[in-house]
Amino acid sequence: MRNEIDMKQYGLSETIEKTAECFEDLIVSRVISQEKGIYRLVSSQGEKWGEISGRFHYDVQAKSEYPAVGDFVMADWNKSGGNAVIHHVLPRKSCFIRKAAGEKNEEQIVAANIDTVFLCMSLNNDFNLRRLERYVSIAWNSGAMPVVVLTKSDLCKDLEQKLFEVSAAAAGVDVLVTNTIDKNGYEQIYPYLTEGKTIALIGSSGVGKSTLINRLLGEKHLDTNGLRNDEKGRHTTTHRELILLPSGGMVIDTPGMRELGIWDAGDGIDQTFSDIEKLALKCRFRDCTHSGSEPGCAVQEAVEHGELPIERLRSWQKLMNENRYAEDTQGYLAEKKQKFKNIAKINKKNRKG
Ligand SMILES: Nc1nc2c(ncn2[C@@H]2O[C@H](COP(=O)(O)OP(=O)(O)OP(=O)(O)O)[C@@H](O)[C@H]2O)c(=O)[nH]1
Ligand SMILES: [Mg+2]
Ligand SMILES: [Zn+2]
Repeated sequence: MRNEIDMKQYGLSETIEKTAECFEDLIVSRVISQEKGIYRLVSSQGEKWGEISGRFHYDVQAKSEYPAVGDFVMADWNKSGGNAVIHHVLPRKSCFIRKAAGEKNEEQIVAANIDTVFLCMSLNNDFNLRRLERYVSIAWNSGAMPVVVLTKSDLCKDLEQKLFEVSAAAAGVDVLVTNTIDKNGYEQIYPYLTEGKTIALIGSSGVGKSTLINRLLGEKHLDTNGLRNDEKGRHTTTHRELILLPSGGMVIDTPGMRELGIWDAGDGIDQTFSDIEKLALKCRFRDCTHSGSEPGCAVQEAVEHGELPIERLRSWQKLMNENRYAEDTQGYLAEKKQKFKNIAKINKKNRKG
């Protein structure tokens, strides 16, 4: 028999194994990268490309049902050669999801089944607390644990001040300060890398995600862009990829994001802005909008006393509105889909009759 791959190092847990046993003749595999319509899979049998079965395509209701990098899938490993065929995606324990970039109202899974999500932000020109609040909100809602990874500390002159601001914007989240210039500039990351655990690195383009992964690998595996400390230029990483680390654990590299639109972040927003939620309980009116027009607003009072930055309050309101809008449009789309389905059913019946 050929060398079998130990899928435990790829995060295969007993729960997944048990679920997988329900599917006879199919092999549990993990999606390690993805290109248009085709998926790179790893299983106990090795690595192979895989495609979606026709039935799967037919049954899909939402974009997020398709496999994403990090997913465990059940595949026919096709012993006679050729690509594997993916029949099922196993339930996800976590999933970082955003509204796909551009006009379309569609969701996009950035990474699935991740244990920790590294929210990467550089300490020079990419530094933006309002954007960080957005990332943290979506991360808390994903089921994975968020960690803020501040990069390029060598280019930062006011670290103390920035750390203070970050801890206020992302209370309760671990914050790591890193750079890839010094030998021990990223050693704080190692405790998060343990066998079977998956970490996804996300953030704007050019903050140094791939450079960091190359350092952890001890080799240049991923392309990085040497001309990009001015933050201009193109995205260097163009596809998501799950990589096994020599130290144990896995990392998922992702392309830099220009925008991180909310698809579903409700509870995550509450968790990120728990300070405002707490203040709101003290407002005179239960349905207070904290906009400054109601008397006895504890949130506005905190702003006036310098205890709550007005920018943070605006950021919270913006994210809440965006989330509400996302919920409404999703409800509308689901309703529309159902209507079409019903019409299709009636048409079918009429044709038969
Ligand atoms: N000064 C400094 N530059 C760094 C550091 N880490 C990375 N860089 C530089 O930042 C640039 C971008 O790095 P990448 O690793 O390609 O960034 P990325 O986040 O993977 O970018 P995308 O793939 O486009 O999302 C490169 O020129 C790196 O050499 C650091 O700690 N300090
Ligand atoms: Mg990259
Ligand atoms: Zn209020």
